[in-house]
Amino acid sequence: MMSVNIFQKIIDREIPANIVYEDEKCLAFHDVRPQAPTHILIIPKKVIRTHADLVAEDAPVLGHIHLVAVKLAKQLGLTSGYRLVINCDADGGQTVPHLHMHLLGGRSLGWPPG
Ligand code: DGP
Repeated sequence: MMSVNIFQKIIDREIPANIVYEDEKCLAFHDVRPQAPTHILIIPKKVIRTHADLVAEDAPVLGHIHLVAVKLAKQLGLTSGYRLVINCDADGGQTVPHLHMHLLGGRSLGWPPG
């Protein structure tokens, strides 16, 4: 049997998460290993393994999670800016095989990333 990815288990409420937003298309929750004072993961409910697997029909949900990021950044007081990150596959540093967007803020973030 194929194992269910950890984010699907969060969607299904099989494991707990600190959820900050949910609608029919996506879920947002605090990252368990925060890299900034605010570190939220926004995930489509549809399982898309990784960014490289995106197809034309996924465009609306991708746009949607960006708009959710704008809403959450305002709600969470990220008035001086924030960063959105999607890690793809091994070289991108992706560890969970369910596409997710990181919303990071609350401090000045360095560039380039490691
Ligand atoms: P990435 O490296 O882009 O695949 O990011 C995966 C992130 O998911 C990483 O920052 C840690 C976070 N994470 C992994 N497992 C869990 C979990 O069970 N709950 C929560 N809230 N976050 C998790």
